[in-house]
Amino acid sequence: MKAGYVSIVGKPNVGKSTLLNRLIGSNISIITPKPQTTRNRILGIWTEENNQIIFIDTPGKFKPGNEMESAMQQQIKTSINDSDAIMLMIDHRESSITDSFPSRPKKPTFLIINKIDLISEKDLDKIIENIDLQSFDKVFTISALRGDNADKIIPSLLDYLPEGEPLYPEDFISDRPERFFIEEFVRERILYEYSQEIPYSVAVKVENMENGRIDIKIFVEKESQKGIIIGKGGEKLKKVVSEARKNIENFLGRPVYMSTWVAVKKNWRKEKEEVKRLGYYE
Ligand SMILES: Nc1nc2c(ncn2[C@@H]2O[C@H](COP(=O)(O)OP(=O)(O)O)[C@@H](O)[C@H]2O)c(=O)[nH]1
Ligand SMILES: [Mg+2]
Repeated sequence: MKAGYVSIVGKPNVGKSTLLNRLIGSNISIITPKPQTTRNRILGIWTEENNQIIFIDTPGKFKPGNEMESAMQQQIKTSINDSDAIMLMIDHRESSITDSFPSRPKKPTFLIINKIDLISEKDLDKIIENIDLQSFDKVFTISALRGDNADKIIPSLLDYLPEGEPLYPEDFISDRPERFFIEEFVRERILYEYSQEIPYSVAVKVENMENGRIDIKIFVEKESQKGIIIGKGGEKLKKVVSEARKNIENFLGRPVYMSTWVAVKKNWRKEKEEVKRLGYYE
């Protein structure tokens, strides 16, 4: 019996959440083409024949510019500290691994080179030639999107994890409550629907949940952003909510009724207390 924590770390947009969802076989971590989609560490639990791996999806590594981004970077550190092994993920187009990970953690570390569906085998060989393979316990070249080689990761990880009893019941896929996923599914649609700073200025909170009714509050940083979120005649927000609702109902396996408010919380990303209140410091 093996049981342990494994962090997935790397720069924004390399495909960390896509890999987590594939390994778990469920869409628990939101994915968009935009960087900094993931704000929290998210556990994805894999259990089979009494072996358990608790994957930790993390925000991308970058230089923080406000309190919320500092909280995100703090979560990467905590995740690495809590882990028994690390998966460092890079996009094959990244020029240097040390940029995304200046000092290698003193724990079993796998290098995961992702998005191989986008290059030829010949070009991939060239990339591998330039990597110092000695500094990793294992190297995998995968496509998290298409699935190539992703199934080889778990059996190999088990070799590096400690003996132990499962830490969560076998039917658990995450440690987060339903409301967390509801908030994330709404934020996912916001990331798709709006551009520039808008989606980054947003925080989503479930205020109340009962009898299939979900009250959601969308916080923005400025008065002017409120109108943009709502859109002419409320059309834009309506679209966001109706698309998010499909994903939420699919995830929960039951119909829901959603009502949404947009409120201003001035410059919340700069205020540590607000960032905490909204759940981004753990
Ligand atoms: N072509 C290709 N795109 C991928 C792959 N993995 C992830 N992506 C895309 O890269 C973008 C960022 O993915 P995401 O999982 O959110 O990255 P994260 O920020 O590292 O969590 C999304 O548009 C994904 O669909 C892959 O293996 N191949
Ligand atoms: Mg992510």
